[in-house]
Amino acid sequence: MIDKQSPIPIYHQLEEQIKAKIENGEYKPGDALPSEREYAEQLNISRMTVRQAITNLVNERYLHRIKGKGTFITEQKLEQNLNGLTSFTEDMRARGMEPSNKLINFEIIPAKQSLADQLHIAEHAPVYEIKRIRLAEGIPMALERTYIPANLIKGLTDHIVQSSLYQYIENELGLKIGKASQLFEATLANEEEIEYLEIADQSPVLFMKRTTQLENGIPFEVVKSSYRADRYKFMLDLER
Ligand code: 16G
Repeated sequence: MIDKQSPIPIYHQLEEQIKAKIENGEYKPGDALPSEREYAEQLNISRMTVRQAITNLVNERYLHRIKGKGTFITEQKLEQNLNGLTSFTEDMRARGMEPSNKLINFEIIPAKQSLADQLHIAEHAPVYEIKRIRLAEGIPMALERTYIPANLIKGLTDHIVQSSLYQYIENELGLKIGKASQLFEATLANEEEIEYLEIADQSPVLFMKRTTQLENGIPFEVVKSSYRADRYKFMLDLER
């Protein structure tokens, strides 16, 4: 398993092997990693080398140490690529995961001034207020509060928002979704997020606010989402 003649340092070879086992599911999140001694004996390498590999993987967040207990496999975060205007349903399906929603609230409310301004509608015009927990494989990933002008996106029902909103807008209403602007902010989960996302007190969440418009430039949603920071990371390609 370890090639001592290789120019690739031994600790690095071991790191790659452990990573591969995490990625192919042989090592599962929460499992204890074999001890330094076991690796050293099995691979006939020094414990120092094993320690180096493990420390690097701890720093890269593949593993974590628990005092007095050992080293464990860390739950891997979903990496979401931000290069493209996609929906939660599409993001999950693209990675082979089954999306679902738990609907907390669905009602029509009069828009307050600031929301009305963002949606380019009159103050007090009717908007859908939709609160959903977004789940992947049954695990809560995000809490989403969506505001949609009722006179623009017609016929929404609680049933529709329990599957995909974007699919309804594009496939049923035949409207084209254009572009969005999105804000990111790190915060601590509030009480509601702690409850619905099933996370501990003081957990960090990634708060995002997306304003999306149709191809004709008319805004159709303001969405405030809180994503579990222990489950999600984001990736963006930057060009210069
Ligand atoms: C994503 C979008 C949200 C959009 C939703 C539609 C972010 C931060 N938010 O969650 O703006 O409303 O997808 O999803 O990415 P759906 O089509 O699955 O209902």
